[in-house]
Amino acid sequence: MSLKGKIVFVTGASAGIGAATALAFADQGAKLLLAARRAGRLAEVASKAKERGAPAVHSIDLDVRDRRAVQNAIDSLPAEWAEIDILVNNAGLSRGLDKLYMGKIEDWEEMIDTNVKGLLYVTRAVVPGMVVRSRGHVINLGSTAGELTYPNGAVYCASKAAERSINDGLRQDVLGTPVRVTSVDPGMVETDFSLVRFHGDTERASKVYKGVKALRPEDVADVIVWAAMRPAHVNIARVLMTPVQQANSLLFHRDE
Ligand code: 8X3
Repeated sequence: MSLKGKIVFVTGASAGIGAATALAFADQGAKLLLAARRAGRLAEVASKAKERGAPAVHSIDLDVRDRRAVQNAIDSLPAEWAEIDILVNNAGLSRGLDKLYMGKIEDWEEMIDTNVKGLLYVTRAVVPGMVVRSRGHVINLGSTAGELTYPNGAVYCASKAAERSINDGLRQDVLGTPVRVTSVDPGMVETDFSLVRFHGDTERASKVYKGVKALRPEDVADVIVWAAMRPAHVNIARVLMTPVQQANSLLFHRDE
């Protein structure tokens, strides 16, 4: 399926997997609707996307945790941007790595509000139009963490287990329409993920990736674009992907 001229909406597009996904869709000639909280970084991604071949880019300053702002952003899209073909629900984060009984409640709320409620708000705002137009594809970002919980990560893992349930539920609820629903579930990817998790502690963040050739954001973007390019009658339900040095969210082989 060609992506040329398709409208692709990517949340959390200012960095990491979201930015790489925007650029990978740009390579295919898609039009990009990019949303993130950090307008400055988003503008840089938008200009790179244009250089890479996106015929048009429209950026939205958006925090997916804000339900009204999400609905308003979708309702007030210029007509030429309103018919979203592909939604990539990428915005998400982890905060903290603590025993559940000692966790910071603010961290929990930020993760649940973004990874679960934000994903729901965007989905609720965008998918009705896809159903009416009889056309669309929702690609959600899951994680190995949603498949196997690891110590000190219960709330992050729960948010990704919720993503998995929402992905599966949405696919059932759009059955009978041509709308497709996919979850791409990566393991370790080298992005700002750990830096955000550890509230900017670079030393602690770099230890996470020590001795492992982690996935690059581009590796995940490849799979997202691949799922979007399958023929219209093919639905990729879920792709679980890890570096070769990772078997699951608990088991790694680290070089000495
Ligand atoms: C990211 C994977 O294992 O760092 O979703 O939580 S992990």
